[in-house]
This record gives sequence, structure tokens and C-alpha cells, in this order.
Amino acid sequence: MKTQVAIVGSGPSGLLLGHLLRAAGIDCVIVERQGRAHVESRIRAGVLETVTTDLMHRLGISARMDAEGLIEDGFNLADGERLIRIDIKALTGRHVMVYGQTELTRDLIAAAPERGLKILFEAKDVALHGVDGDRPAVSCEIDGESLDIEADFIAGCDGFHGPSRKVIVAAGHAREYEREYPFGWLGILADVPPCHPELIYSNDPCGFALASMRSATRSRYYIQVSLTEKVEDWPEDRLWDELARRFDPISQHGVARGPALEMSIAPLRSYVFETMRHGRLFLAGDAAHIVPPTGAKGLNLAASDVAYLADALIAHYRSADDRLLTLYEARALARIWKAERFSWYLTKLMHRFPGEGAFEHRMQTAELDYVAGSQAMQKAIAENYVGLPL
Ligand code: RFL
Ligand code: PHB
Repeated sequence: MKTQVAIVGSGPSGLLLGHLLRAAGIDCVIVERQGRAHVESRIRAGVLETVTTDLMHRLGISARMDAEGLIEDGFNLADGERLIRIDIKALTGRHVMVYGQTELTRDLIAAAPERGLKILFEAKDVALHGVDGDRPAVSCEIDGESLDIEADFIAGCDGFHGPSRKVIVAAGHAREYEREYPFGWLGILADVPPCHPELIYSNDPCGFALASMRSATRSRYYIQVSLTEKVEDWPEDRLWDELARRFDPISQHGVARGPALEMSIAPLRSYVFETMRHGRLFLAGDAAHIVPPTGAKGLNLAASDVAYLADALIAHYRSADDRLLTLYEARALARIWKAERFSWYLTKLMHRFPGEGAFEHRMQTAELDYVAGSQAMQKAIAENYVGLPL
């Protein structure tokens, strides 16, 4: 098979890139290791910046998002019984949207056939070849048949564990920066109304907790857990009791309980792989960087990466202009590092770090006092939360 751009991975970055290229008449194929049902049912992000919703509008795949997404004009930082509301609309004139990554992924996959975007699901043994040369290729096995896809370029959109970044590491070109945090988030999704109309990020003596949502009838909560804890350590009642203790005193409606649709633990990590281009291979999204979820930036960074990459590939094909391809890494990294900083800042402000004592906690309280009383601080937080401009 021959194509112009071979895309590895059908998460948000691969799907958005594929659609942006197809909208410009560029031929591309997505190769995905998992089956469609698996990709469509992964529960992950929930908050979209306008950078991401703008891309969905540009693609004309926004009808369901516009109808069902919840516009959020603010969010809250909580410290014991104190709720500090960050009025993002008043401070920035903008908003964020609650619309699940699951829904966004489904919309993009559903629109693929009519846009001529080929997605090859259940591709086994996906491997990249010749990215240093003029004619790179992706090989894989589908339904027992081996397939070689020759392309002009390869986009590595295969997440943190995919093969694309490893090709660059093996070539000896890794420039990477990492910080692991000594805790994870235990998440629960349930069909119960959210406890509060806006998200609440809470710093409690027992650790961080987040009250989020997917819709007016579906809640998403997280609490900080140690790295040794397992989902089995948390029977649903124990988790609901803990969430009620944190959020009943500060939320409008109190925590409503219901059977878990999903529970899982995710570790927290900050990671940047700066070598986002190697020859004809370009990395985007989680393949190149991870943020702790505290700022809701992961999916949105994937979207901004592919906005830069799509523009660069379109300039290459439309006007034989490779300046944006050359600039891709620098443009993407400038935004990535700022989002890394914000996610790291909010993570440090809102979590209890094992081994840290009363002084560090007083520093968190002093910072929250300052945020509560300073419009300038609130504005800085709000403009990062809604997403810095492309
Ligand atoms: P993905 O979504 O991981 O997709 C990568 C795809 O590549 C496939 N793949 C392969 N395909 C072919 N061959 C191989 N060998 C392959 N290996 C892997 C995978 O199957 C998959 O389909 O990366 P992408 O597209 O870059 O998207 C990134 C986002 O998914 C991620 O950043 C967000 O989910 C992060 N995140 C959040 N981001 C936000 O913007 N807002 C949030 O509110 C938010 N909350 C979260 C989050 C992530 C979480 N977890 C579970 C890590 C909350 C959580 C709990
Ligand atoms: C979510 O709803 O899953 C969510 C929301 C905000 C975050 C992280 C996750 O910062």
C-alpha cells in the first residue's frame, strides 16, 4: 500500500491529524493496534480547551459536541471548607467544555468513512522502517496477512507506550525530561448527577480529590492514592464515603452514589521527549509528552500538536514549503513546556506529598490564600486552564 502520510495510532492525536489531512485532500492511513470497540470505550479525559473544540468545528464534526457538551465558565480550588472559584469567563472571556474523550473519539471514528480516512484496526506487530531515508514505511499484520505501507511521512501518534518514540531512542537521538510523582489517581465513573455544577479540585489532609463530570447525569471523581494501592483496596462504598466526606460540605448538591461504570488507577507523571522529529517521522500527543492530569492538558496538547503538524504537512503538499515542518518541533515544544509547567504547578499545589510536612502544607495554604485574594493570580491560572493560544 502507498500513501502520503502513515499515522500510527487512532487516539485523539491520530484521528484529529487524519481528519485535518483528509480535509486538505492529503492521502493518509491510520494503523491501530486495538480493535474499534476498545478504542471507543477507553475512559480518559473530560475537559476540552477551545483549541480542541475549534479543531472539531474546523472539521465540521461538532454537531454532537455542540449539542451535548457542557460549557463551563469557571472551576474551583478547595482547601478544607473554602471554595475558591476561578471565574474563567470573567477573567479570560473564554470557557472550557466538558465532553468526554470517549465521545470525541467516537465522533471522529464515525466520520472517518465519509471523509475517506482509512483506519486499520487490530494491526499486529506494527513496526516503522527507514524513517531516516526518503521512503519510510510502516509494516504490520492484519487478519494474518502482512501489510507494508510506504509513505512520504510517518506520524507517531501511538501514545506513551507505542513504537514510534522507541525508533528515535534506538537511533540515539533521545532528549527527554521526566518527573514521576509518588502517587496516582483512583477514578470512578457513575451515572449519577454531579455534586456541583463546576469542577472542584480539592486539597484535603488525606490528599487530593477531584469532582468532575461527563454530563448532567454522569459524574467522574478522582482521589489521590499511594502507588501501592490497588482498585481492589477500594470497594465502591469506601470510595463514595471518602468522596462524600470531601465534597458534601462544599458542593451544591452533595455526592450522589451509584454503581461504578468504571474504576481505575492512573499513575502521575510529567514527561517531555524533545526530539519530536527524526527524519521523516514526527511525534505528536502522548507519544512525545505526558502531563499529570491535574490541569486537564493531555488531550488538549495532543490537539495542539496535530494542529501544528497538519498545517506543516499541508504547506508541504500545497506549496512545497517545508518551513513549518522544520519549525514543528520548536512550535509544539513552546506550548508543551508551558502546559507542563501549569500541570506541575497545580499538581504541587493540590496534592499531599508523602514525606512533606507542616511547612510544605503551610506553603500550599499561603499560595491558596494568595490565589483567593489576587485577581492577577486568578487570571494567570484561568488563562492557563482555558489553554494558551496556538
Ligand atoms: P492515546 O490516546 O494514548 O492514543 C494512542 C493510540 O495509539 C495506539 N497504539 C498503537 N497503534 C499501533 N501500533 C502500536 N504498537 C500501538 N501502540 C499504541 C493505542 O492503542 C491508542 O489508540 O494518545 P493520544 O492520541 O496522543 O491522546 C492523548 C490523550 O489520550 C491523553 O493525553 C489524555 O487522555 C490525558 N488525560 C486528559 N487530558 C485532557 O486534556 N483533559 C483531561 O481531563 C484528561 N484527563 C487524562 C485524563 C488521562 C488519564 N489517564 C488514564 C492517563 C484523565 C486520566 C485518568
Ligand atoms: C476528568 O473529568 O476526567 C478530568 C477533569 C479534569 C482534570 C482531569 C480529569 O483535570
